Amino acid sequence: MLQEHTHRRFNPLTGEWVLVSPHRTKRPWQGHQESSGFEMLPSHDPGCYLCAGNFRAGGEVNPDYPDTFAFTNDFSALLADQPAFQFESDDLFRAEPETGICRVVCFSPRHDRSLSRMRPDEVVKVVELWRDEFSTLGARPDIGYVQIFENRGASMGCSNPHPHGQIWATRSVPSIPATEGARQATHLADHGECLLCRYLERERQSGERIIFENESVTALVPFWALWPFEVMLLPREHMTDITAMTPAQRSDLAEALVRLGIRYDNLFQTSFPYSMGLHQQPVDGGAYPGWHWHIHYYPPLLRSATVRKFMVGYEMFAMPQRDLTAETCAVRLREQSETHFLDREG
Ligand code: H2U
Ligand code: ZN
Repeated sequence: MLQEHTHRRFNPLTGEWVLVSPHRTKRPWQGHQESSGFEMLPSHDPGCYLCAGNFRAGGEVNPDYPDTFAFTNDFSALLADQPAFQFESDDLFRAEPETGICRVVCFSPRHDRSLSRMRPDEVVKVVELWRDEFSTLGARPDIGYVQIFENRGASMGCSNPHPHGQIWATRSVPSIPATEGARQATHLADHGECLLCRYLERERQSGERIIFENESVTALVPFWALWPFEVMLLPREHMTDITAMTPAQRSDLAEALVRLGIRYDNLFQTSFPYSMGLHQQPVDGGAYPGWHWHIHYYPPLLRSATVRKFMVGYEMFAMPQRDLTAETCAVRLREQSETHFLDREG
């Protein structure tokens, strides 16, 4: 039924609905085409501000880092020190100061690597850096939430192909994690069980939307996915943030990040663009037993390396909509090889 008839699906993490219209996939497309292909890059680019030993825009020089490197963004959207001020808020005009810290995280000194082109033992260092940054930023009294993310590809607004992500840490908890947190807390109170533990158990029983899993992590297309090839990486054990992971779980996570990256690149034989982000419990001193940390991947590509989805029109004004079902996309990702197409012979 869900593969044939128009319906809407509910996202229990956000409380929002998505419209699914499976019969629409046959419509012709004569609109915008993205550029395709896999850009061959040098291993070191003298003009790149993230490569080891190079100058950044602000004049600082990057160290000769051997694996990963994090620094405070030279163009931070958030500042830890700004003059205190008060705005006379009322119910119609509300504003308040926001402070925080923005970090840039280089995944590798190699300009031509990406999570899909790195070895799992190299990506473990990225996971450890995320953990260390989360702990250090989270320990600060002026930080309440730490958002770790990666924008991959120019179509996602990424300014540089050098493998990197960002971290924005704020005093307040931003609206999306605040909503997910509140809904997970309500679920725990109502059911005496974690929302995502329950969800994962049901997904593993059905297997319909699972792409792959290892001992510690399951990769699946969520039932309520908005983006065509949206994926969630879920730790199989209940954990509120990545600091609770054991070394074995960290290397399983690194393995899963690489395996998913390869499948994504193979899907349309391209450097697959996406926005990926970790959702973890706030670090504002509260207790969040219902939080089950996880990673969301939101990729824009729809039917090929050149056709992307736009969240416009009805989706801007009413609700998100998709044509391909989550199940169809799970099959497509499941059937991809875990050998990167650039490494295949012939
Ligand atoms: P994106 O490619 O996702 O935009 O991330 C790159 C970030 O790197 C961006 O936020 C920062 C930009 O402000 N940056 C520096 O901090 N120093 C530089 O020398 C250039 C770019
Ligand atoms: Zn570089």
